Amino acid sequence: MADLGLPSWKDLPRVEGLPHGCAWGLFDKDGVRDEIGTLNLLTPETVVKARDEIQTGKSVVLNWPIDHVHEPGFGRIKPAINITDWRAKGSPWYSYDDEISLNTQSGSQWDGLRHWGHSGTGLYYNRIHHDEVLKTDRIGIDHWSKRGGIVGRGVLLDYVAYAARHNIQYDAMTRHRITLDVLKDIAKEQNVTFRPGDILLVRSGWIRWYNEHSAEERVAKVKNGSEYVGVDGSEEVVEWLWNNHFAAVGGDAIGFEAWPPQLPWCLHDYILALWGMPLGELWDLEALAKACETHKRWSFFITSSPLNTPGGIASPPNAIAIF
Ligand code: UVW
Repeated sequence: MADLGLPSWKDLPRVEGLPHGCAWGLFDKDGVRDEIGTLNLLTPETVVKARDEIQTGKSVVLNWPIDHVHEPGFGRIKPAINITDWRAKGSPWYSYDDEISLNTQSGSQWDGLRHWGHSGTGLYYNRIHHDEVLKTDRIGIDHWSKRGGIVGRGVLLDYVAYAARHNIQYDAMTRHRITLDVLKDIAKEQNVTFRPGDILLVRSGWIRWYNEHSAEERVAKVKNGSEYVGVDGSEEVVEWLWNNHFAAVGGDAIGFEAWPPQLPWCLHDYILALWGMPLGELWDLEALAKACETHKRWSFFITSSPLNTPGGIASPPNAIAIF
């Protein structure tokens, strides 16, 4: 048994009908089926320990502007912000409202546990079938609010800076894979040692690409594209992610993992469906990377309060890193 009483990858118990590496049942308590997966690793002790990361009081917001991605891919609707002028509508008060229409997958997001089921079986975290998801609020993103949000220690692995240091040329709009050896090498060069319950963020260069390209190029590669940079979907990465006992993982890439995934090592399957681990995508890590460089420290205190949507699928992270 590793830290926090969790089995290591090789000792994970067999779960009927699922591949090796399924964590269902590990967080169930007193006969009650768990709904929040690896967020259980954010214990009060983990949070108290994480406060040591707050040393300068400098904070960085990790949400991208809500209208980004401007022209989403995968058939998702464009974010829309409409402002109502109540004065113009005859109100005696000087007042505006805004109405935001958003596919929570179109920009900075946590994928919640109702977003993705295991590809082979259609089962979501803790054995809820795809066809059952809409008949229940179970494993909804609102459970993250009920447990007090997401608070702990964040760690950034900056692949963009690593690639520049090592003269690695790549195109973020291809299925460029960030392999386990590289992830480990970045951690070593940044002097990062992981702790159970850490929230891992990987900067892949996806958002930097977006910032540096024209509207036409974004439409060609994002709205109409299909291949993207990300963490390598491989057995060794899956094993490493589990054995580090992260509470959540995420990054600036559109799918976190190199896209499209290739079965059987689809990271979405393991992270969301088999482990119940929040998966962050399209987080704006540009200012965070600069702050880490300035502080010469790639760990920080992090808070995130996703939308408290009953039965919700995903949400902007509303995350803040504090140094
Ligand atoms: C992609 O859109 C690439 O992934 P997800 O469905 O997790 O947002």
